[in-house]
Amino acid sequence: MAFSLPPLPYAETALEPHMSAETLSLHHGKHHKTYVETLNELVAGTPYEQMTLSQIVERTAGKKAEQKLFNNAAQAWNHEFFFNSLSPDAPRGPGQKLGALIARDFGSLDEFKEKFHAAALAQFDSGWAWLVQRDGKLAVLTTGNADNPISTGGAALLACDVWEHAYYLDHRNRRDEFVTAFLDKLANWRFAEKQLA
Ligand code: MN3
Repeated sequence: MAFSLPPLPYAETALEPHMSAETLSLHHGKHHKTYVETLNELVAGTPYEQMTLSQIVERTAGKKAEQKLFNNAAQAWNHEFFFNSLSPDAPRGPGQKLGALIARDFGSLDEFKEKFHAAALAQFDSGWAWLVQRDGKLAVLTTGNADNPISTGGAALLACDVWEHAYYLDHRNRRDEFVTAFLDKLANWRFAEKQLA
C-alpha cells in the first residue's frame, strides 16, 4: 500500500461536544479511509505511486482525465490537514507571529473570524474554508468539493471542512453553529503557526 490513513492526532472523544466521537469515527474511519483506499487502487502500478500526495494533487489538478485521481488524492490531503487543524487543547487564538499577521491583514482576530465565517457559510456546495498565506499575505479562501490551496496557489494554514458529513450529526443543518465552534473551540492555532513560511 503506497498511502496509509494517518491516525487521528487525538482521541475520538476529545473534541466533544463540538464534534462527537460518532462524527470523528465516521469522518476519519470511513470517509477519510475510503479516499486513501481508493487512491491506492488508482495509483497502483502507475508513476503516481512514487509521488507524495501534494505532488499528485499538483499534477492532476484541472485535468479532466485525472479527475477521479485528483479528487481522492486531494481529499486524502485535505482531511489530514483538517484533522490537524483541530485540537482539544491548543491555545484558542494565534501566537505572536501569526497574531501580528492577522492584525496586519484582517485588522483583528475578530475581523478574521467574521470573514472566515461568512466565507464558510457562502460556500454553497460541499467544500472547504481555508486560512492561507499567499505572496506573504494572509487570506481567507473557499474551495468546492476536493479543491484545495495546492491547486489554487498559496500555503494552507487552517482548514475547515464544510461538507455536511463534517457537522450534520452534531449540528444538523446549522453550518453556522459548526463554523463558530470551529473558530472558537476547535481551531488548532499551534498547527496554523507551524505552517507559516
Ligand atoms: Mn470531510
